[in-house]
Amino acid sequence: MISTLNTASAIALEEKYNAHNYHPLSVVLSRGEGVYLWDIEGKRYYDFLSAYSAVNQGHCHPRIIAAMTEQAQKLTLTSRAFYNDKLGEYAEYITRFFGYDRVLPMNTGVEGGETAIKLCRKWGYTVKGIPKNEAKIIFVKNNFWGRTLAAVSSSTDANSYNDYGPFMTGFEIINYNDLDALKIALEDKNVAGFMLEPIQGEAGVVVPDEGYLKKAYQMCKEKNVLFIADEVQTGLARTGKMLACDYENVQPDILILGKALSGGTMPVSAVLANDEVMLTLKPGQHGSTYGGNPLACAVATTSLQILKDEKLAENAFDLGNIFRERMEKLIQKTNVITKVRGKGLLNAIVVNDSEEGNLAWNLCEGFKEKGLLAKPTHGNIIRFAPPLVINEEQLDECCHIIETTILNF
Ligand code: IF1
Repeated sequence: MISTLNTASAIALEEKYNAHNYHPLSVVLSRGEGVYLWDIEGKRYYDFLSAYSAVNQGHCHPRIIAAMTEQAQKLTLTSRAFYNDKLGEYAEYITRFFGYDRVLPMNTGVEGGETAIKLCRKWGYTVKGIPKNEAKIIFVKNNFWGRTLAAVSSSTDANSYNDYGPFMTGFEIINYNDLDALKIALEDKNVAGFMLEPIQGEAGVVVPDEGYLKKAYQMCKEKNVLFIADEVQTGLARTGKMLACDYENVQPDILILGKALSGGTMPVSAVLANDEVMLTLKPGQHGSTYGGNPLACAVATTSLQILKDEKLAENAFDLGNIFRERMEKLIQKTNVITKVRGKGLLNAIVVNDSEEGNLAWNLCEGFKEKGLLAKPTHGNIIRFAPPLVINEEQLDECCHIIETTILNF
């Protein structure tokens, strides 16, 4: 093994031996703590991506690492062939935390989405009475919930689905933030569920109109259709509330969580629902080797406790307002960026880019030089999502980096 890696050699190794399924910024990270990351040469950065909101509690949160280390020395995995002494306590904790009867523990976010769809279909057939194999799930344009075949079957992004067909049937795609389209789609008696992100992350932090979620939820109720919220990215304090649905007092019939459920330490996801939905699953009908493992349970319980103990939703709410105000002021002074949007600390700026993403990419390179890591999406959108443990002074410094980089362009 090579022991003296530097940025260039580490990148070269990955390029040579790894699949080329990503195009990372040219920084090689080797350490993280709280809001900071360090590259292999020791340069420090503010992390403004937070591993796509998985690191809401900050990198290597000492309480999560302690819980993880302690549990890892006792028991990590039993499979669900046997009971373990952590799953029951965790299940009680997370269901009370979010107000559901039951949880179904999985690993990645996309498995959470798959699980939600299977649950929804099962409920559709066994409770709602939809004829066999005719259940429909409604999705919205520009959704993103992962890379599995079901996920890409519901995708409207050609990059995600091209050359992966044939696709899953029984999926219908309507416009986001469009209640009229939902009304029409809900006329079909075979619709079992409506699945969406309360704020679209991958689409570029697209916030729907106020009242959309509430109204959509009510319309689903009227038609006996399950409202499925993918809060894998928006949940767990990121948007300034524990869940983005909390802004409209919507309690989804099926709630999908992932990412920050482990504070960035391991893949842990969860699907929450009440008995009517969850008890349609019988032994042997769904599961996973690692789902509900004692290590994940210990880590997830602590990760949730931290969100409350450190008031991270409140912090995200307050600092998010400050961040967007600063960006609004910046927009007055430059035509390099045209818009800022988001909630809490899930935000994005729209770059005035005629060069197909070159400008946004170059801005991110500029932020990197000044010690802040962010990444463009869809060419001209830059997402800003720091760990929620960031404080006002640090945010001020970060805004300064963003402002000076943009004004010097
Ligand atoms: C990648 C973006 C974020 C998600 C929502 C489920 C999942 C995701 C709302 C699946 C995953 C990711 C995965 C990551 C990039 C990414 C992403 F860039 F695409 F837009 F977060 F913003 N639901 N989001 O956002 O969770 O199975 O990955 O644990 O590289 O694919 P997963």
